[in-house]
Amino acid sequence: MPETEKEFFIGRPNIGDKASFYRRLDHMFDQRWLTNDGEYVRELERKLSNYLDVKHCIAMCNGTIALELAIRASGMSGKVLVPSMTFVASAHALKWQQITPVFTDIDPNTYNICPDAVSRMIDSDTTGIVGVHLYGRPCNIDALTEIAQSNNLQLIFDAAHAFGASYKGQKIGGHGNCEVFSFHATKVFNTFEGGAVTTNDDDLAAKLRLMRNFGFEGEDKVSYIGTNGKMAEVNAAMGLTNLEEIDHFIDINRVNYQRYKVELETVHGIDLISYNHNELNNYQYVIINVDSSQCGFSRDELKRYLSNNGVNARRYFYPGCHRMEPYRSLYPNAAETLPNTESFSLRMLALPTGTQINAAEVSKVCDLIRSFKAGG
Ligand code: T4K
Repeated sequence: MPETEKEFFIGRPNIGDKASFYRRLDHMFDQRWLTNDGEYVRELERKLSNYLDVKHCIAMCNGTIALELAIRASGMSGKVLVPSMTFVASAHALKWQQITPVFTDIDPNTYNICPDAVSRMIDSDTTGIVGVHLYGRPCNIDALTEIAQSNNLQLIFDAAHAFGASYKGQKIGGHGNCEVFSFHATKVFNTFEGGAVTTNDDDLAAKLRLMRNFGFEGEDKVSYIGTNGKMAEVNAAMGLTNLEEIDHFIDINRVNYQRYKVELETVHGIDLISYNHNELNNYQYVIINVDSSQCGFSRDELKRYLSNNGVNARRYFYPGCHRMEPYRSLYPNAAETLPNTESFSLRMLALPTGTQINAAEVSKVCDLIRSFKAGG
């Protein structure tokens, strides 16, 4: 890779107008208010509630802590069903709350948690379901809601990838007991680090606000076991700045996605996973499904070739949580119940997108894929 050529990475942050951000920081320093329910956090929560069309938004320091608090506040315990095809934080957040994650297979067509598998795996210790809107494609929310209601289970959604997406015309944010977002630097909308729980449930929102701030209800009154899940003002300032440009970020992703689609359509054995174009999507995850029997090379060979040519593609989420510790030791035979997860984890590859890369550059990435297919 010649030094002068640009490299393409997954996860390059989208960064809004820097001058606006610096103005906000100046104001923050003038106010000498840096954290603890500051004015930027409140403004961001208000604006996000509006944007996501949900009653409450509780901003947090990151998506993982937000998940833990959502899990705890929802009253989950014992065993909770969760897909293995997700970032390991979805499982760790349960385990960290002394809950046993029970890995559930994905639907081979959507790669999201399979409602039939969920139904099959419920037992008397199961208290909840954590659905993950993988790559921003909403889970089968109706089916999961029905299963949760008829089995008296709590239902929350890990919406880390689904900012700005919709399900049946309704923005992701108000489904289940609550939904959980990540605003990590690599997400379509970022606050450097950050996250939020969104819900239409007043009591749950009140509980989450207490839990986020050590359980403090007043200056000296603690009424709940809480932790420190607060978002700082600098993060909220970044969020407010980026929110002003979120439509632009998503537009760029959409154009990049369309370019990938057109360019890769004719490459036999490589399928770009599709989104429902009648719904809102953020197109932050451009995922190809590499069928080695048809293209003549494996996903990992392609990844290596791209990497040698300056394109940093990622295996989101290989090898599946069930093959990572401590879950690997806990469930040595999990692979038997996760055939779709096992198969997909060997085939998927995430390609670069976002504001760091334009459609012409997407074509260069596709040229590389085509040239590898043609023999390198
Ligand atoms: N649930 C789901 C389904 C999730 O995907 C995540 C996080 C969570 C929950 C937990 O939310 P948080 O607690 O993180 O808010 C990255 C992110 O760290 C993680 O937030 C994200 N999911 C996951 C999918 O991706 P890694 O281990 O891949 O990060 P890393 O450091 O390898 O960076 C990824 C790429 O981004 C690299 O190509 C470098 C590039 N990058 C990264 C940063 C931070 C940049 O170019 N600039 C940057 O500032 O986990």
